[in-house]
Amino acid sequence: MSAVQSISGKGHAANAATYDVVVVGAGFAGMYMLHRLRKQGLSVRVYEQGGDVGGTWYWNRYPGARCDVESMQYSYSFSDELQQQWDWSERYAPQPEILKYANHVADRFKLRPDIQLGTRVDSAAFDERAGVWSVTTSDGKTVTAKYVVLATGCLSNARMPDIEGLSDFKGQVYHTGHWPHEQIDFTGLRVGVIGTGSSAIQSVPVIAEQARHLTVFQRTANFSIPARNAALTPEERDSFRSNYPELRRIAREESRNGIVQELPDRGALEDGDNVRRAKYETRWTRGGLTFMGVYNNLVLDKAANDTAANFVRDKIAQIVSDPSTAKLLQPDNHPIGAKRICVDTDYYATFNRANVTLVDIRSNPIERILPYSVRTAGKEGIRDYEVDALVLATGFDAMTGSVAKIDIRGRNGLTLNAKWAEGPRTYLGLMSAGFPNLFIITGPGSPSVLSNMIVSIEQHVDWIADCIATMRHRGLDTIEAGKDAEDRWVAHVNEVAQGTLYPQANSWYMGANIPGKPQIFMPYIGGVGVYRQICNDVAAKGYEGFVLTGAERQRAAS
Ligand code: N01
Repeated sequence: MSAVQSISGKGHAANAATYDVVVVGAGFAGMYMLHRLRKQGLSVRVYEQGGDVGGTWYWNRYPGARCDVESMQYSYSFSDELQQQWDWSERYAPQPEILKYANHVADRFKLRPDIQLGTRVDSAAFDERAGVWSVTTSDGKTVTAKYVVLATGCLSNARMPDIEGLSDFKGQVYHTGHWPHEQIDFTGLRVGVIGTGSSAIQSVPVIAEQARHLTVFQRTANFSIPARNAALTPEERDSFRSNYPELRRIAREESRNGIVQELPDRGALEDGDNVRRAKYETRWTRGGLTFMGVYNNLVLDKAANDTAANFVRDKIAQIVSDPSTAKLLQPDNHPIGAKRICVDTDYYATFNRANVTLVDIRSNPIERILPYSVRTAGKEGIRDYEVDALVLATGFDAMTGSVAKIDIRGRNGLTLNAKWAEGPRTYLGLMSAGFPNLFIITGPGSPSVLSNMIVSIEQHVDWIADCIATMRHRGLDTIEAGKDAEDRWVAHVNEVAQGTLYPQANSWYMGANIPGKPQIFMPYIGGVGVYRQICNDVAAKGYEGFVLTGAERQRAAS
C-alpha cells in the first residue's frame, strides 16, 4: 500500500500531491536514497534545484576540479554490476567524469522520472494533526509527505565574500562553487584568484597556464600533498574489482575515514628522525590524502603533528624557488590536517612561473575591489592589482548552509534555524529533536566531511531506508530524536573533537569561515567504522534514544 492511501485517510489537503517520502537534493545521497526507497515500494519525489543530477559535482565545474579520494573508492558500492562495469579513467577522476557517472547512475537505475530538476524546496512544515510534512517548492506547489530526507550536501552553499566594491567590478566574477556551464577561457587575461583552499589549489595551476597573469590573494596558507594523478591501468582496475567485497567492507567497518589504507601502528615520535623522514617521503611520493595516515597520532599530539608539518614545509621550500614566496606558502597557523588537507597537481611549482604572483592579504588585507583592480592596504601601503577577471575560491557555508536556506518548521512551529542558532544539534547526525520523520544525510554530528563521502552516504541511506521499513512494518507514525539522547550525542561529538588538534584551526569544520556562525566542531571524529557500529546498535535496540509514536497496529491486528 502506498502512503498516498495511508496519509489521505487522515483528511489532509485533498488537492496536494502526497508521497511517502520527499527527498531534497539529487546528488549522490539523494539518488541512492530514491533508489533504496523505491525498492521498498514507496512513493518518492526528489527535488533538485540544479539543472541536472550530481549535486556538488554539478556545481563545482571550475578548472582542475577533481576528486581528492581515489575514484575506485569514491564510487557507489550498492550495485556490484555498476562497480564492475564502470571504467574510471584516472586515479582521481576529473569533475566531468564524475558528473557523467552520476548521470549514468540516474539513467541506469531509471531514477529520472521521480526527480524534479530546477526546483528548490523553500519550506517544510510538520502538520502535527495529520502527522505529515507539508513541503513547498519554488514552482509554487505544495506537496505532503510522511517523511522528508535532506540530501542537501555539505558543501553546496557557495559563499560570496563580503568584500567592499565587489559589485563595482567591471570584469567577470566567478565562484568556484557555482561555476558556469560554458567553457571559460582565460587566455590573454589578467586573473585574480581570492582564496587558497582546495578549490583554489586545484584551479590555480590550470588557470596559470591560460592567463596572461595570475594574482593569487592568500589569507591563510594551506598544506597540500601532491595527488600523483595518473591514468588507471586495466590491471589496477581489475585488482580493485576482484577484491571489491573485502575492500568495501574494510572501508565501511574498519577504516576511520572510509578509505582503505594501511593502518599505522605507531606514533610519530616512536621513530627516529631518519626513519620518520623516510616514511613521510614514501607517502609524499605515493601522493594523496593518505599522507596523514603515516602515524596514528598526527591529529592528536602537537609534537607529532609538527614533524609532519615541518616535512611539508621543507618540501614547499624545496619546490618554490623564491624564498619569500616559499615562506608565505608555508602554513604557520594551524596543525597539518586540522583543516582539510589539500591534494594538488603542481600547486607550489606554479608559483615559479613568471606570470604568477602571490599576494599576502593577511598582512595587506583587501581593502576593496575597484572596477578594474583589487586594492590591498596594510604593511606595504596601498597597492592596486589590475585584473580582468576574478575567481572567488572562498568556500562554502558548510554542513548547515544549505539546510538553513529551507524554512523548516517542526513541532509547535519551532524552526530548525532557531533551534540551531547556537550550532547544529542532532542525534547521530541523522535527526534533530522536535522534527519528527525528518532525516538528514551526512548531517552535522556524523563523520560526513571527514570521510569518503560516498561511504558515509551509503551508510546513512541504508540506515534511513531500514528505519522507514521498520516504521511501516510496526505500523508506527513518527520517529524523532529524543532530547536526552541528542544532548548526550552533541556532548560526545564535542568531547571527541576536543581530544584532537582539529579545534586549533579556524576551519569550516568549526563554522569559522562564516562571520557570526557559532563555532562548534560539526563532524564526528570517532571514525566511520565506530560510528557505523553505534548506529547499528541503536537500531538493533529498537532505535534506542529515539522517540517512536503510533499504535503498533500491525501487531495488534494480528
Ligand atoms: O573552500 P575553503 P574551498 N577574503 O573554505 C579564503 C571540499 N573540496 O572551496 O582560510 C579573502 O577551504 C579562505 O581564507 P581563510 C574540501 O572538503 C573538495 O577551497 O578563511 N579570502 C580560504 O583560503 C574543501 O575543504 C575538493 O583565511 C577569503 C578560501 O577562501 C572544501 O570543499 C575540491 C575570504 C576558502 O577555502 C572547501 O574548499 C575542492 C575573504 N573574504 C573543495 N573568504 C576535492 O574533492 C574566504 N577566503 C578535490
